[in-house]
Amino acid sequence: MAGVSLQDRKSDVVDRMVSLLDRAADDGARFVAFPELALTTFFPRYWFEDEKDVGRFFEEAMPSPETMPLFGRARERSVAFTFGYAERTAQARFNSSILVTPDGSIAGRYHKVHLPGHADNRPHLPFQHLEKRYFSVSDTGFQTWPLLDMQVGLCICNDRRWPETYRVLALRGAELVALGYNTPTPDTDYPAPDHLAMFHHLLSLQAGAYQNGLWVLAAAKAGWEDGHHLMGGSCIVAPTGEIAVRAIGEGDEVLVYDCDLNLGRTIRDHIFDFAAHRRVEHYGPIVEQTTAESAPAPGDAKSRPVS
Ligand code: ING
Repeated sequence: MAGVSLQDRKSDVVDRMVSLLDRAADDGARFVAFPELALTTFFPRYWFEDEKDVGRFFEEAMPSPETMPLFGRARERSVAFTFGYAERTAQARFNSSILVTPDGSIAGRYHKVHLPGHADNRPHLPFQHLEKRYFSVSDTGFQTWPLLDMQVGLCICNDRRWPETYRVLALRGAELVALGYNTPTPDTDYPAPDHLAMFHHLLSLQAGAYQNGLWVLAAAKAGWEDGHHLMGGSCIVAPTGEIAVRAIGEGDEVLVYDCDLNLGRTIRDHIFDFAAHRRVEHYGPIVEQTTAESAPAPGDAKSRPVS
């Protein structure tokens, strides 16, 4: 999807999503993945002092009045779908996504685990990344649900960069993972050469797909939002790690691919046969440590000279 500006109405965005879903269904799609925070601009780029200024970006009910047309059209076309939105529950605010069955019921709900950026105000930056201010960390973690004839897992944006995401979903039986993302460029935290943004995005998806025998659907909200750029690169990655189809532009665009779920089973029956090859007795640090053991302190015989 192309960008959404601060003044865009959610109902207008939903109209765009309905038209994209129609085009996908016309091309034979049975499951449609939309981006993270699909209904609004990527508002974590802004510091809002008061809750009343940021509340408008959140949904309490889902389907909400504005999203009913999407649920209705999907039911008419008998198409399942997923999209991301900012969710306010009685307990907290989450960066969420849902999984909707072809008859319009909500089969699954995911709350984003990896929240990048910062919670403090950094007005000196050209744009901020305040997901840690506006959202709580997931209370449910990574889950999978039966949908159509497959087991589907959800994750969101920054989750795609962490190998734990795909492995936990694969251990929970996922055959296909759908994710949306809003990735600002340039990344103010890490001034890397431009070409690395797309390289790291694709590398993360392709590695996660191959190492777990998963189909991975990644849907960007891309292009410009009030002068701020979000990268494109939507794609469908096969369990072999190959990119089956990818977006060309940064506008509203439909990618469709006939995903053969047996391809994932082949990868998981051979190269990544978890039962035959995984050795969990040696993986302890992955869940016991948040950070790496400290490197030798400067001055230790082992510490390397600063070049
Ligand atoms: N966005 C970004 C992402 O993980 C980011 C944050 C940007 C991380 C650039 C690293 C580099 O794609 C969200 N919304 O998580």
